[in-house]
Amino acid sequence: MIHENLKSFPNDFLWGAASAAYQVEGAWNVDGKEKSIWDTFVRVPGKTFKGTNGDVAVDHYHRYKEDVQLMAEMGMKTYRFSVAWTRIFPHGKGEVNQEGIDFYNHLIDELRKHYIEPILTIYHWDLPQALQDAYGGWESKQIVEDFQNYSISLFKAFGDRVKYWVSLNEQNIFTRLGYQTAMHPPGEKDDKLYYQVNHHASLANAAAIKAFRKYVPDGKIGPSFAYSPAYAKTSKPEDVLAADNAEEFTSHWWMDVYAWGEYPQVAWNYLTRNGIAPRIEKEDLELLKAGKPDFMGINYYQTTTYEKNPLNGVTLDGHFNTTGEKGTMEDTGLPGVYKTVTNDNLERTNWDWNIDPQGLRIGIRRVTNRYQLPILISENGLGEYDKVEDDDSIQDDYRIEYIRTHLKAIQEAITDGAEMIGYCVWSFTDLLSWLNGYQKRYGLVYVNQHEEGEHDLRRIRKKSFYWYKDVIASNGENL
Ligand code: BGP
Repeated sequence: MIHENLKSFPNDFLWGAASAAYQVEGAWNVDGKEKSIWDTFVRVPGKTFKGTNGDVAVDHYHRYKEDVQLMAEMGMKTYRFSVAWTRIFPHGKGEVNQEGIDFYNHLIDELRKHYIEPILTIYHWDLPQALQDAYGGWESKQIVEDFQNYSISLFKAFGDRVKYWVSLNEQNIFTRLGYQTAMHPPGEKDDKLYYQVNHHASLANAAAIKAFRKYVPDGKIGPSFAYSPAYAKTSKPEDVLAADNAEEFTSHWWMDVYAWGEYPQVAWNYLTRNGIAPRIEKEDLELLKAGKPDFMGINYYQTTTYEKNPLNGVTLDGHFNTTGEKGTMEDTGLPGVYKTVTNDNLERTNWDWNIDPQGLRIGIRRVTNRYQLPILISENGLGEYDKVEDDDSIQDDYRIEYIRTHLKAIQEAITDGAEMIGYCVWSFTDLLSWLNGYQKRYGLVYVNQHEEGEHDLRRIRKKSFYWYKDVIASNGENL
């Protein structure tokens, strides 16, 4: 529907930005920190763009005060960051490393000093290598206990000052890329294992949430899910069915489990008939039901459009654009289930990601209707090339336009009746884009860090920094 007037953003709306430990911190081997699976993976030739890694990243570990100062200047209400498990437990479990706790204590205190609400992500993909070596990490049910213990350590250390928590970041992405396409660590391609790993991760998520109730009774916790709402290419029933399949296999498979502790039936039956359904024990379902979130965190970047895929059709092996050469992304699919297809109605970025603000409104409405949970947009942003002009400015009008239109879509969804907690731009500073190096930039603050050569890591406010500052100051009136 077209609203004549839009509702205002709530007064306590959390205007913010986000990051993740591996992508910003650097200091990969200092103060007791040991290797995560990403520290290992980036050293395998050919895995990341031009061999980039997060050894230094944007050195947030040493420059966090300067970064928080910039957040305060922008008037940010919240900052979402993740904790590196290997700083707290260098080997995944055992003795707590006090230096790791100290770093996050300092960061949290610095944020609170400036009235910036911390949103702490427990897990943003950097599993301790020691756990991968010991029992295959997410491949073993042992991870549930270890993840719960790690989470409890964080609740005890930070729960007095951190009230918003994200359990797992994008379970659907780290498992798919880790176990179906081999683009992320541990680089496996095994469908049966993929579903088993997911089951363990869902159990770990529920176990952490269950414990959270005891340790941080006045806090709120939820997962961050990478939601890409499915569109049908045409009104042909077979394409509509393909989109329906996609929604179930790429979204409900996780969100139903988070919200209800139940797997969706169509996908479950398909996996059973194909011999790849996860092994589930009776007490698992009880645990899943006992770990319900307070909100659904949604990371939204784009919608995906689908059409019918024949039984001998495309697989998930299609080329993924990590170079920024527009037009190099290939379609992917599950034979007999769905196939992705270019949506000619949408503009794309240089990395071939669709730009679709209305898709965000559609996604928020779908999640609201299905789960009746408040929503935190825990990530949304534009990865693009940025250019530093001779006068040291960055005129990123394209990023402003991207964020502006997506915020408008949120306001439309609020007017539709959705309950929205806040919005985190991905990202605050430029950072390492996992597979795409440093040239794919997301920040409101530019960081002089590149693929090659020495760089001074200095921070420069982009045009979008000043624009977002004004949006926050007006509580979204000046969009
Ligand atoms: C999400 C991740 C982020 C971030 C973002 C942008 O999936 O949670 O960590 O990287 O996507 O993706 P990319 O860096 O691949 O462009």
